[in-house]
Amino acid sequence: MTMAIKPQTYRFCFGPWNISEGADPYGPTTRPTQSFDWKLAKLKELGFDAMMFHDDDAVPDVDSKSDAQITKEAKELRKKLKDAGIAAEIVAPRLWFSPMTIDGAYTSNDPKARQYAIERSLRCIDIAKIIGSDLIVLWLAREGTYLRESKNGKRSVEYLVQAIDKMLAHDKKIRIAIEPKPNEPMDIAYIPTIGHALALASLTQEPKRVGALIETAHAILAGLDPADEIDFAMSFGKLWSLHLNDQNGLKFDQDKPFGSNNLRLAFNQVRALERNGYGRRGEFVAFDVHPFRTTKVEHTVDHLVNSRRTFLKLVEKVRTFDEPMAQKYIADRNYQALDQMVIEHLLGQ
Ligand code: GLO
Ligand code: MG
Repeated sequence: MTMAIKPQTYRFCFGPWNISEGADPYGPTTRPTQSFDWKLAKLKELGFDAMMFHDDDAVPDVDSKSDAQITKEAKELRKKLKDAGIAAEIVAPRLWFSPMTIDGAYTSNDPKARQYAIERSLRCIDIAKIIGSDLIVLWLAREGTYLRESKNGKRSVEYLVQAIDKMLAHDKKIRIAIEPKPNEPMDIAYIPTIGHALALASLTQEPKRVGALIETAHAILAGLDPADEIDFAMSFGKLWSLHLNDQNGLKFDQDKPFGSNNLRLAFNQVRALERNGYGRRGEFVAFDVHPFRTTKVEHTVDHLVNSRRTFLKLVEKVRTFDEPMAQKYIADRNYQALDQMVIEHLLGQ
């Protein structure tokens, strides 16, 4: 007799930056800024389970504060989260804003900038510990170039490994999840895919504590199928967090609602998560999505609600997919029929 496996139930989160104001490179904001407390209350009201943080979402203006002040404010946040019954999923050092990191953070050509980046990352770890997260996300935003001759690629890999090793040594419990992205803000980034992230992990002192975060839009920008990236990372037991969203082809990072552009790709991502048991080790499903610029203030959280709704509907679609029939078509190499079966399943027929 086979034991019935309880279907996975998912836990969801988003970050304060996901309730954004509509600015783009060509125009100003279109909605007012909501306070952190408003966002936290909304997150709870909408039934999400956790919040993602940048270090300066947790402690604003972190660079200008003393260690004692950072500790005090992080503890205040811990209390706020505890009172709300909301977990802190990840903390990510925001290494792309400072005047110190114009030419990169860990891979800057300026040793002072590299030092700044490492010190800020260690502070980020301290904040994460206080607010109750053991997962540091590295989105390596400025670790790349506008022209390749300006940096040495091999040295850049060494710098990245050194920086990660310093973080691992700073705290023996934290884990690091690298969030790859192939371009934007840089012309070309050094760690564009999950394969690169995991290869980088293998060069560190403790590869076991270095894993990955996949974002749908970033995989699409790399010309890859996000579902394949999920399967790849999970084959190594390395998918520790996830940013679901969507992207209309190779343009700027759009962070559209999950499934907005590529319903079938979204279906396949959920299939990959289901077959690999994502969430069984406590991983969260995060939506790294933004409202459209046109969104009115009264609809400012709808992209989050809708992304979760689409996700849950796709979980149902995955669980009701006629697998024996699919296997029959596969055995017969009748991919034409398989294709139509998927389309009609998604159409609800
Ligand atoms: C931008 C990234 C960004 C990160 C976040 C956490 O392209 O997706 O939203 O996920 O800063 O590091
Ligand atoms: Mg992201």
